[in-house]
Order: sequence, then C-alpha cells, then structure tokens
Amino acid sequence: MARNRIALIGGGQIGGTLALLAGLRELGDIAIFDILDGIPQGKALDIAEAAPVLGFDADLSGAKSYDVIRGADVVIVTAGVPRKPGMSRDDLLAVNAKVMVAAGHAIKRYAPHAFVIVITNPLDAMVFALQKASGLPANRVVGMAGVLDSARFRHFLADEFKVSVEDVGAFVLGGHGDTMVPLVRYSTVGGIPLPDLVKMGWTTRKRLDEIVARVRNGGAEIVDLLKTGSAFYAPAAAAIEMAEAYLKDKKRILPCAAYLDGQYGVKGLYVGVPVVIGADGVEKVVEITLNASEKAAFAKSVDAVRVLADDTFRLEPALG
Ligand code: A3D
Repeated sequence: MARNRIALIGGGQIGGTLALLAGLRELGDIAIFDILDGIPQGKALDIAEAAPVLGFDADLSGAKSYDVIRGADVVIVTAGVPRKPGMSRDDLLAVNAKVMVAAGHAIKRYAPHAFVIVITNPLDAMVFALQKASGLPANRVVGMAGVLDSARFRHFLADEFKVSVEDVGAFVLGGHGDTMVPLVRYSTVGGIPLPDLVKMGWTTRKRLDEIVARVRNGGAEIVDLLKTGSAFYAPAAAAIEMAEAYLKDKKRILPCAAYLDGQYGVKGLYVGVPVVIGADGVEKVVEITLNASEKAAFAKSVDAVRVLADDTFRLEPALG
C-alpha cells in the first residue's frame, strides 16, 4: 500500500515542526512548499537526515514550486506573513487573503481530494477564504485553533490540580482570539466537571476565572516571551492530531473552525465548534447545549468572526 502524502504550504516555524512530527508519527511522505527558495528544501533534507536516528521512513521533499504538493491526502496551510509594526489589521487581512487565494488555487489544481487544515491567522477568516478559493467542499477544509486553545486549557488545569494532562478534558468554542469561549461546564478532570471540583473544594471559581483568562491570552503570552515570533510546537502538534484523525478515520471529537450551515444558529461562516473528524473530513458538527451566558459569549465571538470574514472578502476581490 502506498504511503499517504502530507503537503505543507508554508515551511516556517510551524511548517518545519509539522514536517518533523508527521515523520515521527509515520503519517506518510512529506512535501514542503514555501516561497523562500532554500527553506523548504533545507528543512526537508534536515528532517530526512534525522529519520535514520529517529527511526522513521518517509520521503521528504521541499520546493518553491507548487507542484510539490501534487496528490496530497492532507494539506496543512501555515503560509502567510505575521503582523509587522506599522501594518494595519486590514493590511494583514489583505496580504494573507491573497496568500490563501494562491494556496486555494494550487490545492484545487494539484490536490483536489485532500483534507485541508488551515493555521494561518487571522484563523477563522483565512480558513473561509481558503475554502472559497479552493472550491473544495466545506467538510474537507477546517481551521486549527480549538485543539490548541483546549490543549492550553488542559495544560493549565493539569498544572493547577497536579494531575496527568491525559485525565483532563477541556472545550473551547468560538473564534480564535480574545472572544474565544472556554467552556468550564464541559471541561473535566478525571471525568468530573470543573464546577463540581469547585464544590469539592479542589479549586475556587476565582482561580478558574484566572485560568480561563490565561487561556484566552495564551497566544499573546508566548509572543511576549519569544519576542521574535509566535507559538509553533503546540500549534503543530494540534494540527497533526487533526490530520491523524482524518488519515486513520478515528472519528475524533475535536474543536475546530468548521463551516456552519445553521448549526448553533449560525449560517455561512467558519467558527470554532466541536466536530467529528474521520475519513469524510468533518463528518458531523456536535451541537452541545449552551446556557444563557455561554450563548451570549458565543454570539459575541461569532459577531467578531463575521466582521473579520466580511472585511477579508471585501479586501480580496478574488474571493467575491
Ligand atoms: P513563519 O515562521 O513566519 O512561517 C510562515 C511561512 O510562510 C514563511 O516561511 C514564509 O516564507 C511563508 N510564506 C509567506 N508567504 C507565502 C506564500 N505566498 N506562499 C507560501 N509560503 C509563504 O510563521 P509560523 O510558522 O510561526 O506561523 C504561521 C501562521 O500560523 C501565522 O499566520 C501565524 O499567525 C499562525 N498561527 C496560528 C495559530 C492558531 O492557533 C490559529 C497559532 C500560531 C500561529
């Protein structure tokens, strides 16, 4: 049986980490595309040279030409530019929307049957732009954010309670950004919902509120520490988990930016919600019941995402 093919559009910090993790997990052969000549080739060769030591078999290639992604089963998109000093929010939207259009057209041409995971920020708008530009069905184009935000939540909770991260489950809904909605009621330690842990005296509501605030600020916390870039290990790990769920038809329930067509009362927009990922891509949107305050927070987040998406489509005529 031929190996699966994983294509990475963008070979920067996350792209390189994705290539290494995909190799370590033996997900298949790996192709890296980047506009910076030498970077994708160099990273592919470096990781190929690590394979004998780490003990995995994968064919690694890198190129400045899009045909390297030909026939990919999974495409993970991290291409784009970060916001630079002096760059407005609209400037960033316009630049990265153009990158999504180019990537979308290339995917349509070279890998039209792929499952596509977008990581480029601003996430919820960029995944929508890429889906539009590629013309791929919405169930095969998702955005990575919720798995990362939930992983941050799980890490902070495990640290707080001094228990294994494996025994902590956490859910985050909504857009990727400060309006995200970490769901305390649906987050558990050893199967026990967090509000019950407050009743049991393990923690306090105030402490949980502080943890929730830290989750919302999780991306900025890393940027402040690194100073020269944003998080890349955890974002890459999160996207690999999504790719694996698809390639192995695992039917994982993962929070992803998925296209909503009426679910949660939202139509025609990508927003972070729990979905089932299996061989058909997004096989189902899981609609959990929200209480009044969760509904209000989710609605606020959806509004923020809609403004970003509208602005992106206004700024990039090719999406029209
Ligand atoms: P970085 O190391 O800058 O890599 C981006 C790569 O994209 C660079 O190698 C560029 O050369 C390349 N690139 C630029 N334009 C193009 C193009 N037109 N075609 C192909 N490649 C191009 O960034 P990174 O890897 O740290 O982050 C990548 C993206 O992920 C950024 O947009 C981040 O903001 C975003 N990100 C999202 C999350 C989420 O949770 C959603 C978390 C962390 C980072």
